[in-house]
Amino acid sequence: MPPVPDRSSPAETPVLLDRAEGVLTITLNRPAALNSFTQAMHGLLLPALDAAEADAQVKVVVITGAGRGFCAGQDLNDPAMAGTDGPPDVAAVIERYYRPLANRVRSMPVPVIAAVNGVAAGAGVNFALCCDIVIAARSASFIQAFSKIGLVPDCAGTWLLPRLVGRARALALAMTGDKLSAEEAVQMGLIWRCVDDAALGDEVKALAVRLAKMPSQALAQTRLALDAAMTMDFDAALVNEAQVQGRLGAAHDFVEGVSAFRAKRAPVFRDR
Ligand code: T3D
Repeated sequence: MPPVPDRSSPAETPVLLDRAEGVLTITLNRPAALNSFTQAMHGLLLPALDAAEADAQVKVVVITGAGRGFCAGQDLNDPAMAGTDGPPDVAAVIERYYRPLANRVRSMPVPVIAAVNGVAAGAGVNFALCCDIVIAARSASFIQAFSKIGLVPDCAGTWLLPRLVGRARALALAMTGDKLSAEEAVQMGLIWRCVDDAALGDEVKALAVRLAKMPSQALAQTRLALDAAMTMDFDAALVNEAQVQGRLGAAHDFVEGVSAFRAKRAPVFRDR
């Protein structure tokens, strides 16, 4: 299969990594094609997340895009999409790339922040929505573009959308493929907040550094417990809370958090 034209300068790699103060920033870097996913990008993105999982120094992951877009979903010029002698094997692409990517983000041992700097479309939106906290620039937009090319929302869109905004809005967003502004996305509960474009970097950095100092394991378990409770009845959720608290209560970070509170000092968390 021939390589996908990169659309970024030859010197550029489709995924950039930067680590500072316990925060790994992953930048999707094909700005000329709005950072749409290629096989080359997938080939760097998942391993970067795997490496972050294994690296105890990484306390928070931030995902953002280079240039004016966040991510326009699958690169529609990618040979994997175009097929060769017949229709493309879309299911194989989903199984190979998007299912592992969505599962990877949702199972990270640390918080994952999406810093949506511009338009997010197709799998690009749902990749962002897989993250724990989504902050967007005010000029960013969200487009469930799938229906326009004869597909359904993927990268966990069918699971996420109704849970985030309810069935009526999820269906309308997915069926129309209409563009949603960042402010509308906040009002709808699709994302956490939007900020002025010029403030996005500073806001995300401040949040990421703050979360990096918090108890990573408890934050990751919070995600798991909330998601698990979505399919539990009331008492089952209470039982699960007791079990999770039981594990966390026996761990270092709880002891440290309580000790630091009593001693009126800053805690130093380490569990992951
Ligand atoms: O097998 C499988 O792969 C299945 C997996 C599916 C998962 C999916 O994500 S399906 C959905 C794929 N994404 C889309 O359908 C979105 C397509 N893009 C757009 O609708 C528009 O580009 C946007 C609404 C996102 C932004 O519009 P606008 O006017 O701001 O920018 P533009 O001029 O359309 O795009 C700028 C450039 O990026 C342009 O290239 P050019 O003309 O300057 O050379 C455009 O072709 C390119 N680009 C944007 N999106 C994609 C893309 N190139 C390849 N693939 C893209 N998805």
